[in-house]
Amino acid sequence: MAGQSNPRVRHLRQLLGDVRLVRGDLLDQGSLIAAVERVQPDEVYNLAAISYVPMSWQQAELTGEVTGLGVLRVLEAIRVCSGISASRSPGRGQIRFYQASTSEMFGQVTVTPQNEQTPFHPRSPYGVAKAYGHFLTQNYRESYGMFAVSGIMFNHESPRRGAEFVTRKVSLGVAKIKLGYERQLRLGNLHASRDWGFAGDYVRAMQLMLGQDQPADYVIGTGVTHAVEALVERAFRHAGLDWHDHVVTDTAFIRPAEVDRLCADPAKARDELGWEPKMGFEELVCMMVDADLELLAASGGLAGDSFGTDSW
Ligand code: G4F
Repeated sequence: MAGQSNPRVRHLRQLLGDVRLVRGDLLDQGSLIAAVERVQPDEVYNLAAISYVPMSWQQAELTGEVTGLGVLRVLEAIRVCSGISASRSPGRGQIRFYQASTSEMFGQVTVTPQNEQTPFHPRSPYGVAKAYGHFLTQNYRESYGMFAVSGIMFNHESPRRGAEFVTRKVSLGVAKIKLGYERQLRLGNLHASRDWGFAGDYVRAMQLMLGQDQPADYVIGTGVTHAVEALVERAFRHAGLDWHDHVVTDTAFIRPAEVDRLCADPAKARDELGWEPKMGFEELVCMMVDADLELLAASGGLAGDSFGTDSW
């Protein structure tokens, strides 16, 4: 996986136990072919990307290479290793491919809620690169008969979320203030709304998608949207604090073009996959605050020190 500002390999090793890691780089076609040849997988999940939206303005070309063209390289590695020729010969076996598409492709929406038919109007180089990967996945399905699908995932969060994303920035900020390490939390646009769900529920949806008889794309989200301000209010209240006393808005965190409001229509996933989210917004926010209170108490306030690195 190509490096983002928040290296995760050490974190991954702690979580994976005896799962074997094989190196591959989305910028390097040969390394991906070698990885697929070595592992001979039944399923490939491409969750790798430059995924932090503000970074995609700072490094637009790299975002296009990693988040967009990286999808092409993974699909090509699967195609080549499966012996599928450009003339659509059947090839050996069928490696199933999952692409992590995103609600950021909807961007500036004119229709709410968003489903699989809603048009795309991405608002960042990240959203544009993801739209390329999304259409390419469809194209490889149609061109080569590959089992290649996209999950159009709305925001999915957990205590493992990077500290640059707003949910974790808030849960860590609340914990730092509650424990007396900080007094202030600096945020950007409090009026943007997102459909936030629990990442564990979304991983279940990915697995269900690859277990279907026929390949198809699905919108995955809760169908409920909240403003950043509501997230902030709920998180501070859970710790017995009033956010008005601590939150400062800072233009450094305002984006050149914002996605104002996203809300999923996950009806197709419910009807065809039998998928429903198990965790709601309030439980998610409180769980993240509790996890960070515990983490900071155990580490003496040293955890999550990537604050200040997330302005664009
Ligand atoms: O947490 P965010 O940075 O997530 P965003 O941009 O919606 O994207 C995330 O979800 C997408 C959908 O799954 C993924 F494709 C993408 O890779 C990423 O995981 O920001 C959420 C909202 C934005 O409107 C932002 O402007 O929160 C607003 N916000 C307000 N203050 C802030 C802040 N976001 C961040 N990161 N930091 C702030 O201080």
